[in-house]
Amino acid sequence: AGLEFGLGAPYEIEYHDRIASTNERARELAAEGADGIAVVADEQTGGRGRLDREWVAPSGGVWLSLAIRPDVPPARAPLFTLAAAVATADACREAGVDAHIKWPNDVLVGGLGGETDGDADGDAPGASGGRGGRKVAGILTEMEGEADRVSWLVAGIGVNANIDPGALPADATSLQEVLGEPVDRRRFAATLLERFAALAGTSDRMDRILPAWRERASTLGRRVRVDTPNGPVTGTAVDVEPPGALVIETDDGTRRVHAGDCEHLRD
Ligand code: BT5
Repeated sequence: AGLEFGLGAPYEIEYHDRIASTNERARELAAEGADGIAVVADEQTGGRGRLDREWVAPSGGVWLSLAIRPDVPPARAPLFTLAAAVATADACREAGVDAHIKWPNDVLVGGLGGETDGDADGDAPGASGGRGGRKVAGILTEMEGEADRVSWLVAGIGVNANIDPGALPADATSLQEVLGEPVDRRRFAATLLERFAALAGTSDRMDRILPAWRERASTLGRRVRVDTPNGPVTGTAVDVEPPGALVIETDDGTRRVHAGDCEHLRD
């Protein structure tokens, strides 16, 4: 069944009340050749984060996975993750929630930029009352590439829209909790997809992604610790470089990290 967006979103929508994972469904569609279909669900029973972590996805969310076949080399694929984060942050802002991006893919609200509370008081990172921001959305990009071209890419975006915070991890929040009332999820999803298309719909527009990401990021200029597959890197995050590497000034010189979990530290 299709959803009537009516707001000019440029993608076809496949809607499910409940599904295991919109990313899995979008991967199937993409592998069959789909280009420009967004799989959207109210509830996921097997939502996934990065590194096979669990993504809590009860009824009331915007669980959305966009299947595309962009004509770009695989090395540029990380830009789509950044574009999805920008589009999500913009849709949050349009809904009245002041969201910012923590490298590479978390959308947070509140706090002074999502610092982990370093006190040994047992609070979850960013728990309410602490200084940290709380996660309202996350992004999981998956792709299959040939040597010179992406064959398909799925941008999976999970937004805690109209969800009771009691159903979420302690360091998470929902748009409804922040606003005190539910958001219009169709409008939210349409705005998100329009913004994504504006940034990443054609390869000649993709130069706009990094500047837009920099404007919305709370990571730059902060002290961070990134747990990379090769161990932790601690220092000051100074920039993001194509196609999405975080540049960190450490005591031992400049390091570029391409993947990992980033923590904002107290200055
Ligand atoms: C992410 O992973 O943030 C990517 C999440 C992508 C979810 C979307 S929903 C649509 C599509 N279909 C899917 O199956 N997935 C995508 P990561 O950075 O690894 O963060 C995962 C961690 O966030 C978990 O280990 C929990 O600690 C926490 N978490 C789980 N559910 C959450 C939620 N609803 N809100 C905030 N944090 C959550």
